Amino acid sequence: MDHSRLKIVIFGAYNAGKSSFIRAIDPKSRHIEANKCEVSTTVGLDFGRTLVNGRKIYLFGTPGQERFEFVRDILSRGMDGAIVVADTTHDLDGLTEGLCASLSASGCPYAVFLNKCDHPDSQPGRYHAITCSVFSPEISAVNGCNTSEALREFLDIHFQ
Ligand SMILES: Nc1nc2c(ncn2[C@@H]2O[C@H](COP(=O)(O)OP(=O)(O)O)[C@@H](O)[C@H]2O)c(=O)[nH]1
Ligand SMILES: [Mg+2]
Repeated sequence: MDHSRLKIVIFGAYNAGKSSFIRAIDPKSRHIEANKCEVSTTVGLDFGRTLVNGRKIYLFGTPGQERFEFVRDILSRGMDGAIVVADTTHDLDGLTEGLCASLSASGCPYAVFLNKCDHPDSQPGRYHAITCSVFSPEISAVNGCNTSEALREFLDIHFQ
């Protein structure tokens, strides 16, 4: 497999910190809001790039709302790996649990990034059910704490 370029898709519930994570990795990342005129629906997508150990890494942020499953499906095509961003100030939600179950079943390399660890209400243990068997570093996407290191380690585990 060609590991010189990797497509990594970022999943997670609405508000988990997906856009913030991509921005922390790539300050020049693009956020795209696609509006549908008849209904007040907005699909938020993010795209960022970075270089890790000489490899081009392309990050695709997906919308977190349940109803945009078709958008997640389209963005997932051809992905090499996935990162599920989890908000440790909230309990495990059904969407995050379902995402992990389908990633696990698909065999796609994935990790759960435990976000908002700077926050006083952060309790990473809430996610134990989905983190016990996968790489699950604690990060803070807003202050950038451990974001690049966690991404690098995830890539080292699966794409050496
Ligand atoms: N305290 C804290 N807040 C965060 C962190 N990451 C994201 N947020 C906040 O959580 C909210 C949602 O973040 P965003 O990146 O838009 O989430 P998305 O919907 O998953 O793309 C924003 O108000 C962010 O400032 C973090 O690491 N720590
Ligand atoms: Mg977002």
